[in-house]
Amino acid sequence: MGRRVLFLGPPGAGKGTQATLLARALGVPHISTGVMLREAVAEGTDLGNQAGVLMAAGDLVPDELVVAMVAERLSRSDAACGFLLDGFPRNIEQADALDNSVDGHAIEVVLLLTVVEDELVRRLLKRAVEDGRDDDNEDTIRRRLEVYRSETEPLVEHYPLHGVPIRRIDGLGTVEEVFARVVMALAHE
Ligand code: B4P
Repeated sequence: MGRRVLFLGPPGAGKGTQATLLARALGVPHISTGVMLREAVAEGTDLGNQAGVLMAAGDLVPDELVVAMVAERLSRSDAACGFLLDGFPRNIEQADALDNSVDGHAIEVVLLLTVVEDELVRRLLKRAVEDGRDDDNEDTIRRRLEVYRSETEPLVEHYPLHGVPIRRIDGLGTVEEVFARVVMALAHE
């Protein structure tokens, strides 16, 4: 079973939710660039100050900042036997940077969560009420979906072309139903 796993999918597809469950089940660290960047913003670090404005607008944070952050995280000992990446790579440049980084960090399998757009917007607006995240308002959500289509979706073709299998998982249904599909998809790896 693959232990270097990448979760791909549009904002609101449930990547963070499923990645948390799967990382626990596999016993590997869950590495979410969204979570790491929000922590940097909350702590007021230089990185956080640069990232915060872009995130609030729904735009991507510059590649060099995110790549350096992930490279440092992957170099820690707990990532030596596997990891679950959530939200990174988010474009082809980041994927190339990961491929060219320290040995042993090549992705073994990509899990693509698919959810129709109306449901994505519904989930994120619900989270806006529950969690008050800065980037969960309707304008920013539309912008994040646009950025996903133009920057991130090309990775769906990129990985199979580079010999990395991609498994499509229907992200509609309860968290438990979706997780059962995730486990099934990985069982074949
Ligand atoms: P992320 O934190 O990655 O945010 P996201 O794409 O919106 O996904 P998230 O994981 O939060 O949501 P999920 O689908 O799990 O990124 C935020 C910002 O950080 C980006 O816009 C960008 O600015 C920056 N950034 C991050 N990584 C970057 C990178 N590599 N390069 C450059 N910039 C980067 O869940 C959404 C909601 O759905 C949740 O409320 C959840 O509870 C709910 N949900 C989950 N499963 C459900 C289900 N089955 N049914 C109903 N609801 C469900």
